[in-house]
Amino acid sequence: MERLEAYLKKRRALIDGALNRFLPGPKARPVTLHRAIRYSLFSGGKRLRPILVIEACRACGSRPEEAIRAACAVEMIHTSSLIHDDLPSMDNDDYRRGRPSCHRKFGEATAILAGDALLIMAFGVIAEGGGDRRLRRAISALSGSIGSLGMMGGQEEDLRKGRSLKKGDLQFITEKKTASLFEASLRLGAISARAGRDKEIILSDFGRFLGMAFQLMDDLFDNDGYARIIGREETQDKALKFIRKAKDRIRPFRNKARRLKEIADLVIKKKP
Ligand code: GRG
Repeated sequence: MERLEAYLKKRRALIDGALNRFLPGPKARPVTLHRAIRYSLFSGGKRLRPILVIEACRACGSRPEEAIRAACAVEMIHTSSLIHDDLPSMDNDDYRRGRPSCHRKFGEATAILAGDALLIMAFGVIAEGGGDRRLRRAISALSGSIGSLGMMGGQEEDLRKGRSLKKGDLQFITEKKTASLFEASLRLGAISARAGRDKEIILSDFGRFLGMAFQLMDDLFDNDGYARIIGREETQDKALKFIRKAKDRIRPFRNKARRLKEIADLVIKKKP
């Protein structure tokens, strides 16, 4: 079997090629806005979420091409959230992936528009792929996961993190801000493959557990969130438990979920 790193590289190339095709060209008017969008989208992201969309689709027996629109939509939403997260009124970060953040490079107003444009473009990319019932299910899953009851709700509560946070608050923030887009990614993969509800539910659970572990590891890395409240050791233990739960959940898929299991292991290998 192809090594995981080589496989991920191949998938990233597939996703980057498709993103490039779905976006307006860099010379499309207004040029500054399109440059800002491309600057943020092509800046070395790991493409973890779109790879998960594709792998969920494959685990359900379908080809990557079936899931490519959903995969690109998820990455557009992820990028949109990062652009907005870096804004002065949110996390106020000057750098993202080692480069000036979108608002530092293009100004705050253009960064807001770039984030908004990517968010709305994501739904357009899915809608243009057609699919009737599948389309409705995909749009409903995505909008639910990122709206006020999902990622945006988590971000709103995270804005108050200067106040004393309780464990329950952290659980809410992590589930909404990070795990919900992971969950939606896996769900979209299943929907793209026309899988039945049982598979969709199993994969969604896997995505949620994986997303929790991912954020816990991120907290460990940044010495923030869980790491600050419950300590580093307990945070790492918690992440490990979520990965075990995630891998357990997809056992019925057997060998078809091989890559998903490898990706789950990779998430907790990130060095704190
Ligand atoms: C506009 C969609 C939208 C949302 C607005 C700002 C906001 C609400 C939400 C921010 C949510 C957020 C930043 C969650 C953090 C998730 C996280 C740990 C991101 C890092 O993911 P990686 O490591 O990033 O996969 P790369 O750089 O690899 O793409």
